[in-house]
Amino acid sequence: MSSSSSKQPQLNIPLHVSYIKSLGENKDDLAYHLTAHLRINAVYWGLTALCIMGHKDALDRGETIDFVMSCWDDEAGAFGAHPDHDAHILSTLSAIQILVIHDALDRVDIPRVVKFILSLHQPSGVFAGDSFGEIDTRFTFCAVSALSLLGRLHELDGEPKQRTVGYIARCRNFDGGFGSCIGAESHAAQVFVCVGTLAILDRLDEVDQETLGWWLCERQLPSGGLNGRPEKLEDVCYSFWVLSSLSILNKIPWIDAEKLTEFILSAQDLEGGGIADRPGDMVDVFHTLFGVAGLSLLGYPGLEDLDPVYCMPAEVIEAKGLRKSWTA
Ligand code: GRG
Ligand code: ZN
Repeated sequence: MSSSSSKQPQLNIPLHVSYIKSLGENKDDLAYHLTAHLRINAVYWGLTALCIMGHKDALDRGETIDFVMSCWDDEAGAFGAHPDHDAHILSTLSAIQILVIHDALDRVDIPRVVKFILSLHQPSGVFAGDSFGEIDTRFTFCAVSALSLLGRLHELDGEPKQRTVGYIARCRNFDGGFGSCIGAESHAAQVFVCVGTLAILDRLDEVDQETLGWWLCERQLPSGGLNGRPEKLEDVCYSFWVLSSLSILNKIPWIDAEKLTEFILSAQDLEGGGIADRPGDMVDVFHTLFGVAGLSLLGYPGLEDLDPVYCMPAEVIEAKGLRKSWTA
């Protein structure tokens, strides 16, 4: 690190760990109830951030697994975001990620979940989020990542896989990026979900790697932070969406790591803990995960490695034999 970065605060791990621990404790807060639709996602974000900071045990394993199982929607055969919520692919992926991290997949009726996921596959090749039918490349990533974590990716072998890859290929834009559906503008988070899906399916040949690499590194602004598309503000969460994609393409050196590190560290709340979207804003667990995730991908000292494809601890993905060779 140069002398300029030595003026920056370090990552305050103990403070961020206590911030994440405190989130489940304030059940009387209005904010707690307003975010019920995101609850299981938030548990995944918090748990993954804790793992990367080396404090997996800060949230009780048994309570966490019980909470996940309380989100099971027995009618649909998958997980909702909160007890009594309808099943959705977003919450189903989060549930599976949490159970995989805690080595508790034996609690799940895997054939039923696989059936739910496959029922969302559309003739066009994209996946819907739930039985209401909204489609988005995000949901394709969730479906493919969940099948892979469940050891059931072979369910897509042959024509269903070609259809999935074909849809994503049709979302590729002139700038090398990808959008939420065919014809939608490139957005860094949608780039992650499309590149991540292609990585899991071993079809990165569908990515124009040089053009996309340029588009991704052009996301860095003078502050050091990254934005999600041209003319937009920098935001800590793009430290993950952009860097994970660059990592999958083996192009992390294409951005200025020192300036991005400084930007992420400057968005910490050094009183209450947590990381915000940008300096001075309110913190939340989503940006706390993606700030820590970005730092991990940059090799920040003292952090565990993150797998850029699954956004889970690298050692968990390695143990399942799912780590791609180019990430090693
Ligand atoms: C396992 C990490 C992981 C994810 C699962 C749900 C999902 C798959 C991915 C979400 C992808 C996505 C579209 C995220 C949205 C990110 C975001 C910051 C959107 C904000 O977009 P705008 O247009 O903000 O409101 P900008 O920054 O463009 O002004
Ligand atoms: Zn953000």
